Amino acid sequence: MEVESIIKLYTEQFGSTPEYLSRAPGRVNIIGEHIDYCGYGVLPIAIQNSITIVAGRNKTSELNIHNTEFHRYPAFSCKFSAASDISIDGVSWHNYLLCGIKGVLEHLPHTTEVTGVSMLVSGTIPPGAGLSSSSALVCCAALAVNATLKYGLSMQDLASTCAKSEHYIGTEGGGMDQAISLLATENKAMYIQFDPLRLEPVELPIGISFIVVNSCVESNKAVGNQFNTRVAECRVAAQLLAKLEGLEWREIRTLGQLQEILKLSLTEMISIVEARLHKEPFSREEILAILKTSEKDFIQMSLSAKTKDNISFSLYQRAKHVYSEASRVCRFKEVCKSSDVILLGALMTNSHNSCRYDYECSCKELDDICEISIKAGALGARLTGAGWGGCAVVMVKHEHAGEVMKQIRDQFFVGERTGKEEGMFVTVSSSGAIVLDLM
Ligand code: ADP
Ligand code: NG1
Ligand code: MG
Repeated sequence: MEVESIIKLYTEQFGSTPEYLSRAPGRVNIIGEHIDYCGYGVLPIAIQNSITIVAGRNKTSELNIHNTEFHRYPAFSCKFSAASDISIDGVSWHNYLLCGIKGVLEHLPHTTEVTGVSMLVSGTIPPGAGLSSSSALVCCAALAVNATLKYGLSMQDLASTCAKSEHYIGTEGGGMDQAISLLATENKAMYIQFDPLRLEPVELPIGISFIVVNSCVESNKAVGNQFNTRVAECRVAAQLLAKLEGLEWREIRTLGQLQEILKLSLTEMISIVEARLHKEPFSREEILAILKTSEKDFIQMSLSAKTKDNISFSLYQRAKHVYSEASRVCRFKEVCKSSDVILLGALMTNSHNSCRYDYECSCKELDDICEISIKAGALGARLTGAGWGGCAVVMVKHEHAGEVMKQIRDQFFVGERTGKEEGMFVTVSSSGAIVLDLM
């Protein structure tokens, strides 16, 4: 929906004119999957699809949230002062906005502010497609409240705040999505590192395009526990390896932290995984025996509300994926300087295979898109975002884009997917979030 129409709708629905517009883009991750929460750098770009919110103070003490797609996303309201007390464990769409608002409110000294705020939300990011509609919503709401109530937090502050506050929805993600949405630079990929958050723009080689292809399999991360299971497996792998290396395992939370303490290269970390862990899944009993700890302690130190009942842990494969993917990201970033697009493509395809076989976060549809693309002449192809559905990203030379898209159209968008070709588009690397004063 055009900005003028969103503003007009806000005025009709709330009886006043909005004061601010915030807009936060989605993203496509070029390489570096499921490693941000392990402490490793990733390389996404922001895309042209975004979430827009127009917002203003109202004369009540209520927080009112409306959506332009009101049939799909029903209106919500609560006392503004209660917004940060609400338990955000459900999957209703408005909970993502509450995560952003709660994050901003927590960042500030206790406030007695009771001004009401109204927001109208409109989005163009396909939900559950691995293009990070969830984080764009969280960031956009945080920006709207920050501007409307004049809190003055910077984009950098908000990136770290929103990364933490999106956890209230129930997923234990890293900080990639919020950082790229708020801090992206137009026409550049961004190498993002964490703890502390650091961003380095990366020039992508000229002459290549990235095609995003929606597998048409929706993957809602707040439903089910696949995502948090991977986070838990990585944590347990790090702790078990720490114990086997004679370290205090309770002090280790991530595979990245373990590498830092051991002062070893990523290649050496892969050798340690291969030497110390077996390929068969570890049972809970075996882990307890190695860690020499009780079930209660293990649940407290290593698991979460959504994973406390997990009994089987594929530690070898998850750790191997993380260390090899971290090294592919470093390589990709370096190779961008020499513009060896064949090698960049191979790194993307290797990343997909690692996600498929070791991290087990792909699905048949994503594998099919990647296979069709490569056969049609793409340089590389991989799933993007959390996986289990959502989108693939395909790297092509400009001159091959038409043929690759034709082959995907002819072979993938057939049968029940006929007519869903709008789920395939060429991305432009867009700039990060903006806030406009409408008064
Ligand atoms: P992803 O971040 O990959 O898009 P998630 O499962 O993390 O997938 O988040 C998808 C959820 O975000 C949707 O189920 C919905 O609740 C919410 N959402 C996405 N887009 C919108 C929108 N335009 N309006 C309201 N809620 C939205
Ligand atoms: P999506 O695809 O938006 O669900 C998730 C995490 C990222 C990252 C990727 C996998 C959130 C908000 N996002 O992304 O931090 O871990 O999966 O690389 O949890
Ligand atoms: Mg998401």
